[in-house]
Amino acid sequence: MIQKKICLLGASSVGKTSLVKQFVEGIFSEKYLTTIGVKVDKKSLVVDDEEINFMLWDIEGSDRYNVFEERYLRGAAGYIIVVDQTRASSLIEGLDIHTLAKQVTSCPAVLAINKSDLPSTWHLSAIEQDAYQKLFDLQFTTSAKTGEHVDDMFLALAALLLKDKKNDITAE
Ligand SMILES: Nc1nc2c(ncn2[C@@H]2O[C@H](COP(=O)(O)OP(=O)(O)OP(=O)(O)O)[C@@H](O)[C@H]2O)c(=O)[nH]1
Ligand SMILES: [Mg+2]
Repeated sequence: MIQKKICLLGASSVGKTSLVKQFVEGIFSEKYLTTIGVKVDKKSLVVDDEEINFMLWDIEGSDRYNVFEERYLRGAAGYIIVVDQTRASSLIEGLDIHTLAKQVTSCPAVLAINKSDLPSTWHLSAIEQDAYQKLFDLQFTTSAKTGEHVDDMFLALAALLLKDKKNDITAE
């Protein structure tokens, strides 16, 4: 079985823990309990008859005052930058983290624009959409509350990692 470490990164309260909870347990809570340090969860999924075991590293939010710790990315196969569509500053913080992460890893990166069940306070322009498509390997609009696109996002990332693995084999 293939094991892959996936990190969830972003500003605080964007919904990293809630996305993991929705994906792993299928539950959502309105209660906000901030993550201290890191919490690791596991979930295995099957893509194209192959089983892949995700180790989900739910990392504490990093806003400007508490710096993102790159060491959490060690050994990661992919990471998800979570931003909150009700808080524009979370996009700026997410992009800052993405820039720092890119300096220590070249693994695939996903942008999750979360809280899609709430009215959005900011939108990406067509130009920004284009730019982000180049910056990230995958992009999803998610809701940890309704579950919208949550499974889709993790499955797409799993498929991407398996595809990369197959490419590695054919390249050998
Ligand atoms: N409506 C709605 N609320 C959400 C969603 N995702 C998270 N929340 C709420 O937002 C708050 C913060 O969620 P968390 O999942 O704890 O956020 P986090 O990114 O893990 O926060 P830190 O651990 O502090 O970095 C909680 O009150 C959640 O219930 C969502 O998709 N929709
Ligand atoms: Mg959390």
